[in-house]
Parts: sequence; C-alpha cells; structure tokens
Amino acid sequence: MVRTEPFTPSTIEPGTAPTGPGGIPQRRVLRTELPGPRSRELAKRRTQAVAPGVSSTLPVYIGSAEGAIVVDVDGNCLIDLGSGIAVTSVGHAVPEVVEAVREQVGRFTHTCFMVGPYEGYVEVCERLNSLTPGTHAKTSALFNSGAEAVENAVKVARRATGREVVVAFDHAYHGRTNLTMALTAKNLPYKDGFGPFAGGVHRVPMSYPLRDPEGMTGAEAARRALELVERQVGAARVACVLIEPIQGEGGFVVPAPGFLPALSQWCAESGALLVADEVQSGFCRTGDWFACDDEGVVPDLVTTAKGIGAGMPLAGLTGRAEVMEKVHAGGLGGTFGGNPVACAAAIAAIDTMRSSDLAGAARRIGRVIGERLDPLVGEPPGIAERRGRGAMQAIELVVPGSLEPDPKAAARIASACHAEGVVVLTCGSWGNVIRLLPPLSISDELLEEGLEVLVRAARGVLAG
Ligand code: PLZ
Repeated sequence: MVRTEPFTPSTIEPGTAPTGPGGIPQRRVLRTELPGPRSRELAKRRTQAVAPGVSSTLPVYIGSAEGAIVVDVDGNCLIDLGSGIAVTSVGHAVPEVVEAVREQVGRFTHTCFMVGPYEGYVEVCERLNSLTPGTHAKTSALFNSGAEAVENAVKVARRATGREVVVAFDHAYHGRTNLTMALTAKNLPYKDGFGPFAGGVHRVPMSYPLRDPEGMTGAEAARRALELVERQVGAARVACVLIEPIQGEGGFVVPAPGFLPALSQWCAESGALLVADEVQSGFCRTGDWFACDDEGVVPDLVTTAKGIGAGMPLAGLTGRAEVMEKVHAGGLGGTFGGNPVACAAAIAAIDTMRSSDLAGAARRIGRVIGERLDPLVGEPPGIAERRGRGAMQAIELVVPGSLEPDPKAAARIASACHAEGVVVLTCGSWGNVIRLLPPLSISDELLEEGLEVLVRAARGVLAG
C-alpha cells in the first residue's frame, strides 16, 4: 500500500496484510515507538555484555523475519531494504531454505570436509564452477566468510604466479582480517590502530565517475591506475589485481564502462591474475548472476559469500582449474569451511534464485528505485547522483553546490527511515552514501512503501 500521509503507529491492522507461509504480515506495522521497551531493555543488557567495538545500525532487536519484513522484539514489522548487508537476497525464512536446513541439521551438522567429505560441498562447488563467469574449467574451495575467501584468493594468486604484489583500489573493502584490512582502503572504522598490516599491497585510484575528471572513460581510468603500477611496482611483480566490480562498503561505486575490461586485458598481457571480489555484488544482486557479467569480463578468480548461503555463513573461491591446481594438497581449508548445513542452504538458495528468476527481479527493482529516486537528484539540492545496478542502488549526499561529502545528511536520512520502520544502510569512504539492498523477492508494494518513506525522509532532511 502506498501511503501519502505521515505514518502514525497503530494505523495498520496486521490482519489486513498479506502474510507469508510463516504467518508474518508482509506489511510495515509499527506498534510502539522505535526502539520499543523490549529493545531498550536489551540495549541496556548489551552495554554490560557486548564489546563496544561491535556496533549496530538499527536501534531495535530482531525477534523473527520473513520475506522482506523483519519483526522486532516489540512486534514492530520493519521493511528490510538492507538484507543484512546483501545476504538474504532470496528473502528471510524462505520455505525451501528452511526445509533444506532442517533436513540437513537432522542428518549431521559437521564432520569437517577435510576429515569426512560429503556431497553438499561438492555440489556447491559444481554450481559455483558453472555459474561464475566464463566457460573454462574451474574448481572451487569453500570458507566461512567473505574475508576468508579474499585471503585465500591472494594465497592462490601468489602461489600460482610466484609473485607477491596485490593491486587494490581506492574505496575498496575486502574484510576485517589482517590481510583484508590491508586491502581495505578506509581507515576509520576498519583499520585505525589495528596495524601493522600485511605487506605486498599496492593501492591505486578507482574509476569513480562522479569524482573523476569530467568525461574520463573507463579505459582512461584504468590507464591512470596501471601506469602507477608499472612505474612504482613493475608489472612483473604483480600476482593479482583485486577488484569489486561494483564497490560495496566504499560507496556503491560503479566504474565507468571499459574499466574492468581494460584491467582484464592488462592482467592477461602481464601474467597477473584478475580477482573479482563478488562477495557483495554476486548472486543475482545486480541483475546478473555476477556483476562481471554485465561487460562480459571473465576473472581468473572469483570470491563469493553473503547471498550464496541465504543467511548461513558460507563463502567460496572459484578459479581457473590450472590456477587452483598450483596449490599443494592441504594448502587450503579450515575446520568449518563449507559446513554441511550452510551448503544445504546454498543449494536451496541457488535453486530459488533460478526458479524465481531473481536476476530478473533485481533488474525490475533497479528500475523502480530509479523511477522513485531520480527525481530527488538536485531537487532539493544535496543529492549528487543516484547510481547502482539492479537491486544494488545508492544515493550520494553532498553539500549543495559542491561535491563535498555530507555524511551528516546521510546519517539523518537513514535514522529518519529507521524511526519509521524502514531499514536502509549507509556506506561510502566518507559515510555519505545511502544504499539499498532489498531482498530480491520483495513485492512491488513493500518496495514502493519503503521508497516513499526514504523519499519523504530525504526531502525533510534536505529541506531543513
Ligand atoms: N568483500 C566486497 O562487501 C563484507 C562488511 C560489514 P565478510 N561487507 C560487509 C562490516 O562492516 O564488517 C565484504 C564485502 C566485500 C569482502 C567482505 C567481507 O566479508 O563475510 O564480512 O568477511
């Protein structure tokens, strides 16, 4: 339902809303102010128990979730336009995934693939090998998190090339472990005081059309980066060029067309490997199976996580068979990597993505978001652009009349949305970007309602 008046709690009767199979109404329902009393109680307990270094976006605590709705412990139903940072792409508590997980938990939860192997692991690898870009022979290995997959991509690239240097980009985000902190660009909050960091990382400028010289093409931006690599490092020392085909935490930066193909060509010519970090952009999020598919770029190695497991922790590294086979037996692994329950969830999630055409859904979501948010650009002033692909969309907030980042405006808009029961996330090197990552199964009605709240919040903050 599209609402035109300011929302007041208790105006929605949950009984009138369509419900999912789990009985949770697929509607925004606010029963208390946010955060409600039970959330506030938990927040108090948290301050005694949880390390303050771990922070949360939302002021509410979640009790259950279904589809595109998360329900807090006070019974408020929030529209989820964040998917737990691009994870529940198939939606929360999808019956197929729930059933697959239940069934697997009842059979066995763990043997360690390095001790007693099982079919689910093999099947997830088969699917990764066939779905990732390129028709060449590939093999895969499974891990627990995106950071771990990236760490292993670097291990494989160094081992396979006998070279050391990893080229990473400005605004990149690759994780919170020591090596992936080194690969991540932004100091606060990710790196400050946590060094020294792993060596062998060389950072170069990203293609960032909004902030690059006007008219700079993707090929020119690639030349700007690679010229630095050639001059400061030497092409022959580069093991791999690591890139998020659309940057996530760094601000949903979409490189200019031609940038990724130029990097790919340079890698092929100089014997370096192209590693695509598709942890956030992969698995239908951008309207293709992978963001690299848009320009037909075929990386040598691909990292995946987040959306693959529908919320169960699972990550993958997929690469050219002849590259992956350079690693000696026992060189890759880990106790929990490719956990059988997570694999069962992934198989069900991938089946759902295919049967429900969630890539097509992502493209449709992208069109709706564009239609609703494009009129905001420049009017009122303060939004420099709306950008993204498929269901990975963002607006960048700036001080009117300039490109100076405005993180305060982004934070105020995001909190206004949260107070109205719509989950949006911020990102960006300056924290001035609001990003949308809805579940790909979200209904048009819910999406429209969430966007309407966002538009109203943005207009309110930017006018004031
Ligand atoms: N590569 C492209 O987006 C995780 C991080 C949230 P993990 N992004 C969300 C936070 O503040 O910790 C991410 C990513 C890309 C790697 C990672 C790391 O994935 O599963 O969080 O380790």
